[in-house]
Amino acid sequence: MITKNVEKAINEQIKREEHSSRIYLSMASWAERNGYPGAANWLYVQTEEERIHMLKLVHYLNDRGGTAVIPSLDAPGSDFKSLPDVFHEVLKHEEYISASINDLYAICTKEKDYTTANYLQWYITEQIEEESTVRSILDQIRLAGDDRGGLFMMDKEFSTMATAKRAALALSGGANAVT
Ligand code: OFO
Repeated sequence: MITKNVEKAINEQIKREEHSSRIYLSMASWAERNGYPGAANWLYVQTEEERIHMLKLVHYLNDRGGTAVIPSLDAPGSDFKSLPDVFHEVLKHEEYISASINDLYAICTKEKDYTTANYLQWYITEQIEEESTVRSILDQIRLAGDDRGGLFMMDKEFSTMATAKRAALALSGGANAVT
């Protein structure tokens, strides 16, 4: 049985993961409207991934005898200055999520809930990968430069990355992996 403090902290993380999904959906829609179909594609896949992160926690909490609360959410921002601006925001957001997972892990160890702490290892590893991917995207955007031509080439690269990301998601079972 899960403690009330761990249940509350997981529910807060459920909300953050769902909010992440909505933030990336808004960014994907912006990229689609502003001539970056490849980046839009990558962000749409990221939206699905975050939703899976949320669903995994919903199932985990319910399975452990807690109650997953489906939260209401504030609308995400929808106006971005540029493609580099979008990805700076993505990195800032992922760093925030990493910190929140570390805080959740600390609550679990304080409550001696080593089962949940162990479950959270998957999220900790995932965050290392996500931060590193976004940092390398930002490096590539920097190399592409500010001009439209460079960003257009970079956008083609996004399509390739999105295809690989979607294939990895399907291989891991996607939404089916969490039921
Ligand atoms: Fe990328 O945030 Fe979920 O875990």
